[in-house]
Amino acid sequence: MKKLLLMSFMLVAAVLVLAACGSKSSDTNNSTGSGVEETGTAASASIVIKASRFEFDQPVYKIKKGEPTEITLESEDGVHNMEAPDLNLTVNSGKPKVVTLNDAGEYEFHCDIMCGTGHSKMIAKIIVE
Ligand SMILES: [Cu+2]
Repeated sequence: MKKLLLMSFMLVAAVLVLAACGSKSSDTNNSTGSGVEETGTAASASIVIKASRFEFDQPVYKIKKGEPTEITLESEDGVHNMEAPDLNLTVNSGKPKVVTLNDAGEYEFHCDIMCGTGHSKMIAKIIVE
């Protein structure tokens, strides 16, 4: 069991390193699809997602369709992030991202960092409308 934990921790670390490297080339890489578009331009809206053990501060966060929106993730304790697989979007704490979501809908997201026993309960939603 300890070995498994260590392995999953190393996997998370590797993913973080990859994500850090990948974000540099995101300006020229438009192959992410699924409506997420990261731009270097200033956002005209913003949301803050506060993560703590073991919940996000709101069950639902709303984003306007087509509006460049800065998403900030704040960790109030420990290490958390948010990952919305259907949006191909991950936001790490301390690294706000500007996204433009063009497809209306509800997108579930979760904490993707193994932060403790309640980790699997860290689920919330982004509604694009
Ligand atoms: Cu977690």
